[in-house]
Amino acid sequence: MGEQMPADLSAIAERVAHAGRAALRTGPLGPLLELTVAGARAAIALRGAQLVSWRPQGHDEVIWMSPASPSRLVGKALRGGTPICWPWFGPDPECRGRPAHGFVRGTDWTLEHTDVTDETTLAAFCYRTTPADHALWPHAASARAVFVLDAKTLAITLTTVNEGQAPFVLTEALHTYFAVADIGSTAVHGLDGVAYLDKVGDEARRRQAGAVTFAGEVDRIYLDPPASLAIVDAGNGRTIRVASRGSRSVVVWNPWNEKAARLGDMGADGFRRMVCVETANAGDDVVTLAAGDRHVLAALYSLEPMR
Ligand code: TA6
Repeated sequence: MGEQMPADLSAIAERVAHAGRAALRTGPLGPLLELTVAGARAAIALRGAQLVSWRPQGHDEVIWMSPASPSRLVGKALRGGTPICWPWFGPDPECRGRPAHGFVRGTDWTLEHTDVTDETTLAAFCYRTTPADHALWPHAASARAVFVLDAKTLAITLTTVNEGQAPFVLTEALHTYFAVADIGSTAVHGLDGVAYLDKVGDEARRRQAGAVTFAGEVDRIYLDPPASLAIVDAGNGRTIRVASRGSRSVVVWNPWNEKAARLGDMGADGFRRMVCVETANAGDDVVTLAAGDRHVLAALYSLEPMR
């Protein structure tokens, strides 16, 4: 157990604890919910319901977290893991100076419940917009993030419900930072021939030829990609499989050295140890939710031997 847990967290800890399978801990990243099953482990920060660690049974860490001091600034996401970009992806779509990637990745979500079966451990978090949020985004909505861990896989499901009386437009992403041995020997397979918006430079539309490799900043929104992609992490002798649902776009990002230095919280050479492959509704892939409608965005992560 980390630092002494404040009383309000102790109440949550008692409510969600499942002996040895789900437990609330405190530490440098703030309150974390640790899930385990059959030798696999995942950890999710209450702040932003942000996944910060995933170790499948018999494997090392698959999620990258910045070695730099974690940002505890309210409203700012920890660098790494899976920040939840919602209810918009990227810069403020209305150019009103609102935060990039929405406003829920740096604030505490409600830990609703955990559940266990013989093979899985589940945790559900919820964010419901408040009147205070309406200055940023004038809609009544909820986002529910459900994490399901089994021995070999981790599933993340993000369900948005329009709880208001008027339709709204949604873009979003599960902005996952995957740990790789070195970005120079990493490639993303499955996007050959897929069109993308190149966010580096003049925002041109291009078409992918072969696997995505990295020799500089890469920041691309791929449109109508296959549902399943493979990150070949040659330095670790592994392939990370990313399967998406409810998504017609995927973002591939590595900041490279200059942008990483500008971000200032990636740690020295941290950019060489990570790649983002983000299950998204981004770019042209915009979701319009009528009153009462819901939309599910989901990702399933697993490891395979090297291709
Ligand atoms: O998903 C890629 C991206 O949109 C990049 O353009 C970069 O801004 C990255 O997200 C990180 O954004 P953040 O706001 O977390 O620094």
